[in-house]
Amino acid sequence: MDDRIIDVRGFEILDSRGNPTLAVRVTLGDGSVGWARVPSGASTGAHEARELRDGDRRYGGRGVRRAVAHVDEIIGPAVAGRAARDQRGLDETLLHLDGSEQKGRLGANALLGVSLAVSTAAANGLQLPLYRYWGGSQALTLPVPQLNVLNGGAHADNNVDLQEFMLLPIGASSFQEAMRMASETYHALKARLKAAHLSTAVGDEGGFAPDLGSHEEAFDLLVAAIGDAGLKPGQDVALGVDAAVSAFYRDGRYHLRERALTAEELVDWYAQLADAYPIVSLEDGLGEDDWEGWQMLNRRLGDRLQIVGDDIFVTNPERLQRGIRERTANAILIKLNQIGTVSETLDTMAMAARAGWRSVVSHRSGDTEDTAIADLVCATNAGQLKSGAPARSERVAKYNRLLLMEQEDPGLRYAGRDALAR
Ligand code: 2PG
Ligand code: MG
Repeated sequence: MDDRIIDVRGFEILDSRGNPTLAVRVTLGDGSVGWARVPSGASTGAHEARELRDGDRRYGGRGVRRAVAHVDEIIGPAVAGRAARDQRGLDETLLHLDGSEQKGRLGANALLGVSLAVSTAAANGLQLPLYRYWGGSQALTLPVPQLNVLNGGAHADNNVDLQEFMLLPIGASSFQEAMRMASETYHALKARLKAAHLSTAVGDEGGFAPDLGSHEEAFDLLVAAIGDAGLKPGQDVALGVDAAVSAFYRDGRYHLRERALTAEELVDWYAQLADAYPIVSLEDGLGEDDWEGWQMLNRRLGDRLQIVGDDIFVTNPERLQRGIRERTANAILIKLNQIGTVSETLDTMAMAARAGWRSVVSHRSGDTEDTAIADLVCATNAGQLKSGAPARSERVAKYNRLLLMEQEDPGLRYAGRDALAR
């Protein structure tokens, strides 16, 4: 039970897009070992913690050897001897060591790798699953998955602007049923695309990425696929969208492929979509610095939709605090690597819960076989996990972790509809 950190090592591995990323191994005095693998985004927010890349000739500049060296030579020696179970003290040491505003000096990838691997080592030392280590006896809730089955935006090369079209199996009675519904709908969607001679090639998160005539066509296809699977759109399986429009914002307008819209016009369009389709959740409907636009969006649609802030809040407690004060949204997307440590992530989630906001725990578009976010969502009872399509192993690894947790641990319950109730 000696939980003192005796060894910390960084390694360069690959993520799901074939880009380098960081793995960290932490060894404790009692021989316990913990691993973490760090994910990486494509549609990254300007206000996120900064991952450190080598910028040299290897891997088009995306190597992480400098981050590895920071883990081995700076962070490791500085945290050696610390108690792994003192996560907060550990994370404070990491912040202090880095010292920069956006964690770019040592690299948010280096900091998160160590922070997370210390958690997994401590959990292993206590012979607890990670969700029990973080959440104790109060970790009770299996999340509604948000499964991205149709990809666009920065995650695909098709003509669809909105980045993610997601299935939310809110009507399922268990996580296993939720995944069955999602997988059957995914395959029904594939069959429909095939029959219409549309591409069934997939985007970065495993969802199909066909060229389509309009966004409405995407929603029509999803609703039809849910029906093909023998399920009721809106009751069994509802829809979610990550519009991810930060990238389209220029000079006061959102430049979609065919149209240049003001925030107000874009919100009008979302309202029409919400009238026509069983959409329950809208993420990044407006840009990362359009605070006023977000206020209007939340005022207009916040009582009927979950309005989720990703790029605007970047899992950052200060930005979330402003959001709560200004009623910018009613939910926040949670990504560990946007903020860089486990403790700050938990603080942000606790702040959201105190304000009556929902947290949606999320993968990144470049991800790995790491499953810590499945444990995080369960430990915090957040109730929603976004991890891509029910296909491609780096996505399915998280869902599989939850499928096994449900079958092994009778203390866990599927969140279902309640996950979105306010
Ligand atoms: C998002 C994420 C994950 P990325 O925008 O929510 O789906 O994408 O990791 O590219 O930022
Ligand atoms: Mg997003």
